[in-house]
Amino acid sequence: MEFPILDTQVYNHRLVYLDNAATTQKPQQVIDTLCQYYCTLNSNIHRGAHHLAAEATERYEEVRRKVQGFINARSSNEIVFTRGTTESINLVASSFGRRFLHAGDEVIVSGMEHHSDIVPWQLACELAGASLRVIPFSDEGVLDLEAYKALFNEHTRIVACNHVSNTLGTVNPVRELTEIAHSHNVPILIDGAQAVAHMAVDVQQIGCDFYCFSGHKMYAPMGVGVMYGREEILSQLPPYQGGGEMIKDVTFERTTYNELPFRFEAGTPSVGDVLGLGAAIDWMLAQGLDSISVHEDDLLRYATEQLQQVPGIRFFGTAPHKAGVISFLVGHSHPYDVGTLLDKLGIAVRTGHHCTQPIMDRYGIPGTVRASFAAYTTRDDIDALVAALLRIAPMLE
Ligand code: C6P
Repeated sequence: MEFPILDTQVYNHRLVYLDNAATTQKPQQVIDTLCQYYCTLNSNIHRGAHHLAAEATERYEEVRRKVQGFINARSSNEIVFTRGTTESINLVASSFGRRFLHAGDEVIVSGMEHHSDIVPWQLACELAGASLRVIPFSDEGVLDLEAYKALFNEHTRIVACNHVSNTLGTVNPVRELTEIAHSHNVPILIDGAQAVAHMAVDVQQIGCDFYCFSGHKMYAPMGVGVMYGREEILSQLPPYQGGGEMIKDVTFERTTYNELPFRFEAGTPSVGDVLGLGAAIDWMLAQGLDSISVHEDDLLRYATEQLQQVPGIRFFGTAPHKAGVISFLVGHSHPYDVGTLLDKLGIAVRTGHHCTQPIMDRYGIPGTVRASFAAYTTRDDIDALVAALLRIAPMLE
């Protein structure tokens, strides 16, 4: 089995794993890469003169070049390894904030951001005396671009917006959002956590200044992520964390910093996980990013159609351009009750606010049930979800 965990039985049912927006499962080749790393290669990188250290360093830097190609960055200096999207955004908000945010400045975020793309900006704003402005969205879950344009003024310093909403599934027009920001000479950060596993991403085509994502949502191990930053802007930012590797020279009087991208990688990184990320990229490229997109679009259409059979179902996020996420409620039942009953039938979905409380406030609901897809999701999985919902529906009234 390419994904060993998918053989798991849950309460004597076949596991139907529909929580891929939270984290994807890992193919055997990613698991093998981790195992091989710890069996044959484990050592610290960029430091030791010995064979293992040199080999691990070479393999680590090879993945940096692989990521560069994967998102079509201009240079591998623009690829910084982090622990995940959250750390990537915190890095940018903190470093950009210290360099460019001042009292009275404004940061634009969308109303459908994950808390990881709201709170780091609030922290940066708090330090600087700046404030957040929010792009509203329609009932369908589409950003209001006219309202977005109207938010810009001479105080706007940066925009932050997701590529795909983890709760509504909306694919946002990131290229257009970038063009509008740049027409005001304002840089933009794109949170790509929910995009990279589902479509080909080209940061040069989007034109964005920063693009952040997590390995674990794209078949790679947990504990590794990427912050892409356009070299021109990245080179102007102060370091995020201090420590080993990010320095050139240290005295008690003064420290000078290393070059890009090492300036932003303080301390020992998670080398094995980075190699696992490389294996995950190989796996995705072997499937073909376009075939993954086409497959998941088909699942999304099929699921949206089939779920209509469930009495009292209400969808949240019905934008014309969506990626593999369906959020819903059944009648007046609490999402947690639906999730718990589904779990007893072997079906893993996520319930709650999905770390997007402002979206829940926008709709006046406590949370949703969310089914989310990956390359290995099948129509059988969707059928199992629909059958289970039909079975539990009478218990929910
Ligand atoms: N969303 C979900 O179930 P981390 O935790 O750093 O890997 O990713 C944070 C994050 C940032 N932006 C978006 C759009 C996200 O969806 C997430 C993670 C998971 O929806 C866990 S809350």
